[in-house]
Amino acid sequence: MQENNSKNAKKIVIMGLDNSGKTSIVMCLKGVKNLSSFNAISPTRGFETISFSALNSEFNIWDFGGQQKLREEYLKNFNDHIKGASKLIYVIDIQDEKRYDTALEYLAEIIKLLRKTKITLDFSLFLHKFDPDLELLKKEIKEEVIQSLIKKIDDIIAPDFPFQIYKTSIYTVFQKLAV
Ligand SMILES: Nc1nc2c(ncn2[C@@H]2O[C@H](COP(=O)(O)OP(=O)(O)OP(=O)(O)O)[C@@H](O)[C@H]2O)c(=O)[nH]1
Ligand SMILES: [Mg+2]
Repeated sequence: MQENNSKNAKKIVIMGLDNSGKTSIVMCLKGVKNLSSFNAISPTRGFETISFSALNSEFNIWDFGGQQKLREEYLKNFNDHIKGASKLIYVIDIQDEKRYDTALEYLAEIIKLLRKTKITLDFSLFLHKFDPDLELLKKEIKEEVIQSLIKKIDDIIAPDFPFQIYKTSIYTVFQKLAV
């Protein structure tokens, strides 16, 4: 890994529940293409910063482990964590329907704190694990379920921030479809 602590590097924060795929997304962004490496990822304890260069720019990605205890800690010290960030990516595991509500609650807390700090940043929401073979795996997610989730996300974020929702998956290394 090429370390890069340049002051000009863009800080990108990636947040979401545990197991939603954040570290995997970061690996994709770094250019890891060997899919077996993705099975070897363990849950992120605390947060990790990863630096890389792409498209003539330098990035520092802050990958915030999503386990409940960690989430509580970030929300308590939110300003310290978000300071200097120009982009926030929020990841929701689209295959984990049972935890949509928990994911939306965490998102709402983040938005509330961003509103308080008056920080403006570029906001992206990834509906992740939108694998190309979902149908074959009989894991198909009903369109109305997705639409209802998107509506809830809109209601949480839209009044405060311009944002974009993408469908993403590591299995199309790295597919990102605007919704
Ligand atoms: N089907 C599918 N699985 C994925 C995808 N992306 C990640 N995974 C799997 O999801 C699991 C969790 O991935 P991680 O990247 O560790 O998730 P995380 O959000 O970093 O989790 P924490 O570090 O605990 O917050 C791993 O088994 C990955 O292989 C995807 O696009 N599709
Ligand atoms: Mg992780």
